[in-house]
Amino acid sequence: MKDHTMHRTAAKSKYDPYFTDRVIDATGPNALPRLKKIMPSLLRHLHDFAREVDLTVAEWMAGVELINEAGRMSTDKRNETGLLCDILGLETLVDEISSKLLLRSDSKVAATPSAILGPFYRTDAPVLPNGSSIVFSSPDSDWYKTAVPLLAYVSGRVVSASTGAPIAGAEVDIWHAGPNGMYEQQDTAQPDMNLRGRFRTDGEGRYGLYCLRPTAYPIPADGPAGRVLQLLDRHPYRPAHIHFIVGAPGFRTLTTQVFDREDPHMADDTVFAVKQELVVRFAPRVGDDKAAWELAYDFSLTEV
Ligand code: MBD
Ligand code: FE
Repeated sequence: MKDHTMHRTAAKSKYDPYFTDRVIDATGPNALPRLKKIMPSLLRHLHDFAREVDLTVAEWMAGVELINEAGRMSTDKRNETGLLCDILGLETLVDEISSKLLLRSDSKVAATPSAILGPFYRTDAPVLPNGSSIVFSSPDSDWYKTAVPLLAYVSGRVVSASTGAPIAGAEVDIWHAGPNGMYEQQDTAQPDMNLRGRFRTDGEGRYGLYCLRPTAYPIPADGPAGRVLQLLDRHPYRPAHIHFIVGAPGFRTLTTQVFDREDPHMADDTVFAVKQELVVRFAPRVGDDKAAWELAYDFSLTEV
């Protein structure tokens, strides 16, 4: 075995000190460049973890089964593997890394911080005119009756971070969970695409729509992510939040969330996504029989 490789692995390990290097060195000369660059680190951390905790075959198999189960549960409507990453902080961490890589110091208006996409985004939400509602449930359903006290008007502007100028024609894609803490695709009581919609800013960069003031939400406990939380003695709650993806030609697409400042779980989000700049206040709305609450929120986008 090559002598110079010895120092690359844990030399004092009771396990084969050359093993990890052998696995790393199996990579061929035509490997995908990015993989060639990052796999040595991944393999070293993965192997070191197994050695450090003396991982048993039974434990490794339980982990494989957990990931298999998450994969089997995942569809275009539910991303259980993503959810597993979320409770381990991985999605928030890569979101931080990606947004740091894109940071620009020449902004006039601070760019709106990003937050994680989460596992319940659906593409192709209905495109609606400003001023319309994403509450699609029938007004005489029980579901709607629970929702009425939460009806909210959400509006604001989309602006360029570098100039502060409004962006006309930006797309604001919004989605959130219902008052029972469930996204539409988790809940047979909600119609397809309920609480989802896409809006386009007008000539002054404005968007506006009716939705609900969001409700604190326990992530689903019926899969591997819920089981891991339970085994770790952790609670499953996310603070009340609304998701947004805001994009416009010439600007970086912003994936983010806003959080209701009155939510008691603000300080202990189970997926670690809260940022101070994204904490908002819902104010009582007066003179509008279509909404009890209102929120004004502007998005500031970074140029490409
Ligand atoms: C959610 O609703 C969510 O937004 C995230 C990020 C993770 C789990 C559930
Ligand atoms: Fe969410």
